[in-house]
Amino acid sequence: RVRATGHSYVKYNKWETIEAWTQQVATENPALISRSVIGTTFEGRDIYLLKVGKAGQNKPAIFIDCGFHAREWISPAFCQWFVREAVRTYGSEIQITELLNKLDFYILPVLNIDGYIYTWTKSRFWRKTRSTHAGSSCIGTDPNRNFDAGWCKIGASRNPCDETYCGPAAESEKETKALADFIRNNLSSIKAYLTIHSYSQMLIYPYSYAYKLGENNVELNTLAKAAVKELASLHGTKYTYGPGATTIYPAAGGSDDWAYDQGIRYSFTLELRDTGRYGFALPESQIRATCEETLLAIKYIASYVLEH
Ligand code: ING
Ligand code: ZN
Repeated sequence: RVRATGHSYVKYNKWETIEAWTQQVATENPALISRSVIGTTFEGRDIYLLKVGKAGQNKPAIFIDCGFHAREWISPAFCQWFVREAVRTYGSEIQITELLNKLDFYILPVLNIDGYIYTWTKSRFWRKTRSTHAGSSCIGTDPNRNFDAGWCKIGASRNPCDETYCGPAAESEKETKALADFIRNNLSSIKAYLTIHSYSQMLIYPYSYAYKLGENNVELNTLAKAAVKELASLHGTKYTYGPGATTIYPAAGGSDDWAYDQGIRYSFTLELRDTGRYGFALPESQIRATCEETLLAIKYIASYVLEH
């Protein structure tokens, strides 16, 4: 049997450990998990996707990705936690059992794998991908400025040396193209899109690329309010919520706005702990509490989506 050597749900795991874990968790839970590869990164690594749910016909799905931004280590930690809690509590916890019986969760554990590895080996606070650009010695594109949603119009840079470089074109990055292709190909089943970032303790919904609101913004606001209340019920962690442009900052090319404009009516960015004390360097001692509270919010949203 393949072992995910050194893997721990309460530590930050390096990529090779996460990669081995994706195989192990799928192999050990064949009735609930299957693993696929949706593309490869700039440096040629496989981008894995775990489908988590009880087998069934024409199930609706919820898509959750982690690890867009390389330095936001709590994000991949959450995706791993989510999968573990799903398999650990299926059949004993009513809400999870119901969710996995009726829905599939697509879990993308790390999107920006090249960047994630770079934060482990070279530069802890790297954000972007690791792609090169003709005519510049600067590296990387911001994957969350690279989607075709008001692409590069606001809160993004055309300069490859900047942290929010939008890339030479929308979906120029192999990683964002792979994600966008998967979602386009599965639009009939995907009912909600959730993308996990850090930090600032916020639950954000469209739009970020313009000062406008989505068609169901009242519903999204009500849902966000209830989800952050649920999150706070465990450890008292306070989240703010609202449309991206006015809640965090205006920024074009984000995946949540893009997914929403594809017709996915429940589209959220979660910004996990903390509010800046540790920032991206959130201590491992906070992984458990952060993941537990985040799971409550996600289960709440998933149950809501299932009913609507
Ligand atoms: N925050 C997000 C970012 O990409 C965001 C905020 C959300 C922007 C949705 C655009 C759309 O800047 C972090 N921490 O990455
Ligand atoms: Zn981020």
